[in-house]
Amino acid sequence: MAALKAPILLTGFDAFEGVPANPSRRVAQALAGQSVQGSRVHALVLPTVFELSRRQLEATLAALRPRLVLALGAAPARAAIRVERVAINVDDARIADNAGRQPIDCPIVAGGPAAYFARLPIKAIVAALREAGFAAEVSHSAGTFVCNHVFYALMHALRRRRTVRAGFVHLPVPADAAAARQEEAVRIALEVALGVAQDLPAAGGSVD
Ligand code: PCA
Repeated sequence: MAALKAPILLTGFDAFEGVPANPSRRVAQALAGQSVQGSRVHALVLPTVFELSRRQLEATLAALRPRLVLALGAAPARAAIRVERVAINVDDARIADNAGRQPIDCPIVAGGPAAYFARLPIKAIVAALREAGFAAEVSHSAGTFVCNHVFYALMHALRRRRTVRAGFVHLPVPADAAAARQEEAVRIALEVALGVAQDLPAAGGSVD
């Protein structure tokens, strides 16, 4: 019998101000238990709360020891799926989190690097999503709210575990008809994240 491969950790967030039904939660739970490239998907729904989300993520990373971590969040003002390139070391909240906290200009890790890059073939993921008919793009900022906080904490936690692939994808908040397809999009992202060793040299920059 083939040895079992280390699992995939797929995270989503609960509802927060302006997003009463978070698609990232629904998609993570829908893919839980499925197998992708020989790895079982483990879903974790994080609270949209600074610090607590990070602690829950770190505890699960230590217990699960996944080979791929894909964190998902909702980007309500966006029409495309955004594959994030970079996490930055700052919390600067425009609205309060679900615990009523609103940090302004606080480092996530005091003395930590200004930023981490995703360890995912982001161009290949965008290309595969477009091929499957989704609007998708590379994004150069995951914002400065709880999504970026979790993304930075994730890359920081894995800084010495170089073989673990990890990154973040923002999902639009879809009309009901499009919601089911987001599950397919994230499955594609997981397949490419594990199946593509070398990213595509495709243009993915922006000028704004
Ligand atoms: N989106 C928010 C936090 C939780 C979520 O799904 C963000 O983009 O920071």
